[in-house]
Amino acid sequence: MLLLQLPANFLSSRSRMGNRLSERHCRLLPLLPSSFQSLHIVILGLDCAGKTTVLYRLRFNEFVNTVPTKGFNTEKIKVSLGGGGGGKRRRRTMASFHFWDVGGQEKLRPLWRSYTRCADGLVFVVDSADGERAEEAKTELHKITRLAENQGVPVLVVANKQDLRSSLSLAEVERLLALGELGAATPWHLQPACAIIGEGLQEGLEKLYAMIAKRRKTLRQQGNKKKR
Ligand code: G3D
Ligand code: MG
Repeated sequence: MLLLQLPANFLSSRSRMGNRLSERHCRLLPLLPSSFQSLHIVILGLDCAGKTTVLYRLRFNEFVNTVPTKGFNTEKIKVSLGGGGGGKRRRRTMASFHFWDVGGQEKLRPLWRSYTRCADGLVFVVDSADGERAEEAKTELHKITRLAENQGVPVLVVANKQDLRSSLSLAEVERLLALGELGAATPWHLQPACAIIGEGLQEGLEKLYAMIAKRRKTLRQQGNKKKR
């Protein structure tokens, strides 16, 4: 039964009024000002990549021991963004992220699609120390980003477990996942990270947010042109 489970408030909040409206709803959501809603972010990747560790590190700012995810975990998290680096002081923005961490076992992967519908962004977590399953991770990443409804949805690829001595370099991860072949329609950023101590996660979210904001701006401009 668990296999058929959808996020508890997914249907109620996003498509309460039926499929036809929800599809339109999905198209219109990116046009809303970001202050209006939480960003819908889906965390995907093979089992054991560290998805749930990422989620709880972001939520509690500490390491939480995980158990294999049979369905999904979800958390709404407010994140303070911007202001870092550079000489000039930048204004910080509070952004609300609604994360869906979905089980990555093979039998659960066909369900990913129901979570990514209406996604503002994807976080694809990879175990950088697991070169043997890089091909499998690549296949799943390319499969989910190729779906028509995910065209243009920005992807943050988290090269996790960088603390392990056996972890692959970023260049290796980029090559093995064939990120260059994701296609012009999919903006992506590859972020080295260690979810256990949280290293790299804030930077990754900053990049993801910037890609989402850029996409929204483009969609708004295209919408305005059509109206003229
Ligand atoms: P998943 O949700 O993608 O299936 P989990 O993965 O978050 O459950 O993590 C799977 C295992 O990887 C866990 O170890 C977790 O502690 C470990 N892990 C997650 N992130 C990191 C990391 O950055 N570095 C290292 N070294 N390990 C990490 P266990 O032992 O519980 O299986
Ligand atoms: Mg998990």
